[in-house]
Amino acid sequence: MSVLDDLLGTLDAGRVEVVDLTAPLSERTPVLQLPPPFANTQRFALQEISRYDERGPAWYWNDISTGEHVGTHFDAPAHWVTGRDGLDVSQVPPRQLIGPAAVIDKSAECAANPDFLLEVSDVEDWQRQHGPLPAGGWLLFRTGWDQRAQDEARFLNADASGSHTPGVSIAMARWLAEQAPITGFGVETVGTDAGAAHSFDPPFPCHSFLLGAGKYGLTQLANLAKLPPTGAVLIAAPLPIVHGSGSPARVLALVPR
Ligand code: 23J
Ligand code: MN
Repeated sequence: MSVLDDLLGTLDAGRVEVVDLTAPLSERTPVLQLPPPFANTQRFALQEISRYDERGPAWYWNDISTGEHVGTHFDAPAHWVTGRDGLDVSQVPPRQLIGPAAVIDKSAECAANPDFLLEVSDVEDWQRQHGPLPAGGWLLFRTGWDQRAQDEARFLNADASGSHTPGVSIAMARWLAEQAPITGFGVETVGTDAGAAHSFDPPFPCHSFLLGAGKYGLTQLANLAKLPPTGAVLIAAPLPIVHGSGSPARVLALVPR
């Protein structure tokens, strides 16, 4: 029996669960809203071509329009100026789209403080309990924010002073890029940076350091509560948009039971 037969048998026996980490994609999917003077992304939308009617009697199909960075999506290095000579989303090696996932849960802290910033010491504490972060894998930051994704106002959590959503500290962003053995960092929020990160120095430090180091981001993940701290395998499937800076992605996790 090949190792893949083993995997299929394990899936059939229900000993590995497939968890969908992807948010539904519709015109209601929340999108990032950058403050002026920055330009903003389009929402996702369907444009009906035909629906079993005179435009196409036996078929239903749509055109779609969307930003690259809408819903559950992948940030490629070329998304940021620090990674401008790095890979676009079509160039990411497929091997790097499958890897081990480590999950750090700060949902209680983020419920108490929506501006919570993950610190290096939090990951050091996590590593003392669970071992080193997985080489070639993903660090996933559980904040509980997926529970707000049905309501854009709650998800973006903005007031007169801007958006209040959790993220990582400047030191943590640098550490993820330069010290951590991971390939990518995934979050439940609308961006890998905190809502207030436009005013950090450098602005949007997670994007700046992580993508500048040739690493990847995953945004607006769902169902991280269903993952163990270690032991899950993540599969990310962004579209190979030629010259694309990112792409909506289907993201799955394989979880042993
Ligand atoms: C552009 C500018 C700032 C941010 C972002 C995009 C994202 O969050 C993104 O989706 O990459 S913070
Ligand atoms: Mn993005």
